[in-house]
Amino acid sequence: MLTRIDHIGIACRDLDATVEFYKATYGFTDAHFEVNEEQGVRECMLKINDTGDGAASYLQLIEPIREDSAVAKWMEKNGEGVHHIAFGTDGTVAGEAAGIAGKGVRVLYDAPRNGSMGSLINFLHPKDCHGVLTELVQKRPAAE
Ligand code: CMX
Ligand code: CO
Repeated sequence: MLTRIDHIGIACRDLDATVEFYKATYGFTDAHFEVNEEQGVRECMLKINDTGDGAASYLQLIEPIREDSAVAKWMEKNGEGVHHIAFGTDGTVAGEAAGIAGKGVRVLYDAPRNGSMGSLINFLHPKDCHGVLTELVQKRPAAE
């Protein structure tokens, strides 16, 4: 089941300055930085709140590290701003994706890929989701 807003993905030109804005303006403090080479981004997960399913909701601030990355291409057209939303599952991304694909929505990857903080992710095509690029996230158990 999809049980939470896992994160909202926000594209920015200067990650450090944007994180500083969110910290200074709203008082968010829990920041985790990493690079996802495969996705072509440097990112920061800013934790907003815990969720009832044992996970949490975040803002994902993303700065492109390559000109041919999905985010760089999107920013060329749209500038900075909200790039995608992500729903978290209490099950598996593979299971959620198969169910959603069965409803006629295009799933972008054949198999889940690596997301933030050890998670597994996949994406649904924005053209099949009323204009919203939608990500599915599975928090990987600490034991794995
Ligand atoms: N939100 C809404 N619509 C979007 C979009 C977005 N983020 N990105 C592209 N689109 C729309 C475009 O506006 C375009 O619409 P029109 O044809 O009406 O102009 C259409 O989708 C095709 O877009 P495009 O610019 O030609 O881009 P591509 O088809 O090459 O790529 C997509 C689009 C969704 C397949 C690609 O962005 C992708 O693979 N995204 C998934 C990976 C990703 O976004 N990674 C970064 C985040 C990593 C993370 O969250 O960890
Ligand atoms: Co994301």
